[in-house]
Order: sequence, then structure tokens, then C-alpha cells
Amino acid sequence: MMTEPPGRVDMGYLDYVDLSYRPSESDLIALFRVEPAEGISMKEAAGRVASESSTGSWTELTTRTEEIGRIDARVFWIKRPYIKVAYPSILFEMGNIPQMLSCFAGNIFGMKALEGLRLVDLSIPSEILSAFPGPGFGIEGVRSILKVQGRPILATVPKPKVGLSAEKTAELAYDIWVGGVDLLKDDENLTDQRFNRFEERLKLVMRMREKAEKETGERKSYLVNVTAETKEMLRRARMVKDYGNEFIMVDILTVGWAAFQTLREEAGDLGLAIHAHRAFHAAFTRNPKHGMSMLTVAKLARMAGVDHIHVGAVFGKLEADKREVELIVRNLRENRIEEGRDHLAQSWDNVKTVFPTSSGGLHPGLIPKVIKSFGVDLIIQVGAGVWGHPRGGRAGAKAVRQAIDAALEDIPLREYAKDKPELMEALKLWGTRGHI
Ligand code: CAP
Ligand code: MG
Repeated sequence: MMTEPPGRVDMGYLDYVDLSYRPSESDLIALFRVEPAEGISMKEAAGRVASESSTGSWTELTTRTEEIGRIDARVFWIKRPYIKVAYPSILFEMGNIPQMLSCFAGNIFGMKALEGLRLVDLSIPSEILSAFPGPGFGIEGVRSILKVQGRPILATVPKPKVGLSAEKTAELAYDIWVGGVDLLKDDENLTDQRFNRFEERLKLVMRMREKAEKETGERKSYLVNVTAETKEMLRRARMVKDYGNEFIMVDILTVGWAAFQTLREEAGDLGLAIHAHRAFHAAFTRNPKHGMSMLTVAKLARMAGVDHIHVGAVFGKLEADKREVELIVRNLRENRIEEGRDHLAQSWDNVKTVFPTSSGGLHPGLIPKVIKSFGVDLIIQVGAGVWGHPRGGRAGAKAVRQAIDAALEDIPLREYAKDKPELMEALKLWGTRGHI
């Protein structure tokens, strides 16, 4: 006969389900969509999620004690296919996003007992939020760098996305700045390649910025892609500062959260604002039955301290659910979100706001829809919709600015375009619909 070790407490999956539990203020709440595998009940599947993401494993453990039971995650709500799990904050190392993800977004995605699992939303308690820096500038800070109020900020990325030389990039920068764009942006896969060296590009673009600012009397800046191995990324961020620019850009998901956290600290020391590109997100956000939502990514990004983040353009070339984009935008711009049927409540305390960036397949004909849907506290990022203009980038930039003005004045595009040849030509070419 086996003897039980002293203090041992048996714990099955169903013990992780306690529908009478009321989460405490310091619990982190996760909303999951769960699809149990054949033969597994919803309750057991839910229990398995809480178990594997906190203290449990596939069998009962001789080493488990009552003390350890205090840090169990608990399923406290089930409404098929959704469940809510409360994680005591002691489960988490403060200020460590990789560790947090390894709990509620780790092994559980691979469990054979689940057909599908999606992390839909997180409600992050103040105790955890306060361990992170949040954005250094936020919407207000970025607006005051650029001295632009009351309208969306306009950015453009030279196309082709890779292949242009540093000299050509600088030349194009001048064109679009003079055409009315506020921010030049690097593309997500342009970093320091042989055909376009990072420092060379930065130096030449900065020179052009001086010229463009003098000629237009407007502030112009550059979202410089520093994405690289972590130490190299920090070196590049310092270089951006040395050349006198205000922003860096980073592909937050391909560099990883740890690298991003390190970069955020460096940017804080240097006084640089951060533009976050989300390349790679669709690998795990796109399947509605599995993976993790973009809403979750955006909330972690606000907590970790991005100043801008791509949220999807809805009307453009890339997949984005309008309802989810609206929720993301609210979570980036507001300080308190009440719980709703498909999302959790969130208090942002004094964490600064983040500029949502709408991008991907945009062109002048879509601008009024974007502004109508997401408002003016927005960065509108247009690539091919500038560089595909029949009369080149400068005319393309003008056409987008004209479309923004038309939307703000609430004048239909075709009417506004009557005495604006740039906008008229863009509308002739692309119309007012999205292109995939
Ligand atoms: C837009 C873009 C962005 C996408 C990313 C591109 O260019 O620069 O990377 O918007 O998607 O290369 O596709 P276009 P999202 O304007 O030429 O489409 O913003 O959804 O993260
Ligand atoms: Mg791009």
C-alpha cells in the first residue's frame, strides 16, 4: 500500500473550477474561447486550462501542498464556448511579460484535450500594470513633438518595401514631406541590408528633413526601424538619438517581448518615442478558434510602453475584424473600459494612451471611412496608396492629405476633388473601395 507524503493535497482538473469564486482586485482575469476535444466535457476542459497555466499537470502530484493551492488559477465563469479564469497576481513575476505569457499563453495551446483554445482578452490589475513603464509619450506627447492637433497624423512607407537605396529613400522622404506627410516610416523588413545601410539612410534622411522642415514650416519626423538582435537594436536606437530624430520603430512581435522591454528602457533614457509594427501577429491572431487575439497583444503593448501600434485598417488589404479593431482602439485611447459581452473590463490607471495606426492597403478613397470609424486620434499610414499615384509620391502624398481635409470638413471626396487634381487622379485610379 502506498503512503501519502505529509501535507499532500489531491487535485483533479475539476478542482480548478469554482463557479462561486469572486475574483479579487489583484487577480488577473483571462477570457478564453475553449473547444474541448471529443469526449472531454466543457468543465473538464476549462479546469485543464486553469491547471496547466498555473500549478497543475496531467496527474496528481505528491508534492502539492495546501500552501501551493493559494496560487491556483480558478475558472469562475463558464458560458460555452467562453470561460473566465482568475490568476492570483502572485503567480507572476512583476515586470516580466515573457513569464506572464508562459502562464496564460503557454503550454495550454498545445493540449490534446482541447480542439481549440483562444485567449480573447485579459483584464490586467493595477498591481501588475504599475510594474511596467507604459508609453513614454502617448497621444498627447506625440502630438506635441509633431505640433499637429485636431487631425490624424499622416505617415507613409516608401515602396517597394525593400530594394531602394539609402539615397533614394532620402529623396522620396523629401517628396512626401513636402507633399504634406508628417512621418516617414521604414518598412518592417527594411533594417540594415547591403543595398540600404541603416546609418547611411538615417544620415541622409535627417539631412532631407532639415530641408523639408525649412520649406514647409511644419515638423517632420522619421519612424526608423531599429529591429535587430537586442544589443544591436539598442546601438541603433542611440544612433537615432545622436542624429537628432524623435522616433524609433520596432517589429515588437518578431523581436520578442523581452527584447522590446529592454528597448523601451533604452528609449526612456534617450527620450525617444516608439512606433510598434505588429508583423507576425496574424500567425496566431487570425484563427478565431485558436491562438491569441490582437486585442490582447495591444493591451500588453500599451502596458509595456509603445507610443503607436498598428491595429488594422479594416477597409484595406489585410484581415481585421471591425468590432475588434474598435475595441483595440478604445483600449489604446481610453482610461477605463467597462465589461461587455465579448470583452473584459480594464482600468488603465495613469498609463499613457497609445496612437492606433491604421495601415495596410489604404488609399485616398478609403480615408473618410477610416476617419469616420476610428476618429482623428489616429495615425494613418499609406504606402502603395501614395507610391502608386500616377504622378508619383509627392502627388500621392498631397492626395492623401486632401482626402483627410475632405473627411474633416465632411465634404464628399469627389466634390472636394473638383479643384484638386491629385485627389481626382487617385480617385480615378482606385475609386473609393478597398483592394485586396
Ligand atoms: C502597409 C504596410 C504595413 C501593413 C501592416 C505594408 O503598406 O507598410 O506593413 O499595413 O499591416 O507593407 O503592407 P501599404 P498592419 O499601404 O502599401 O499596404 O498595419 O495591419 O499591421
Ligand atoms: Mg509594411
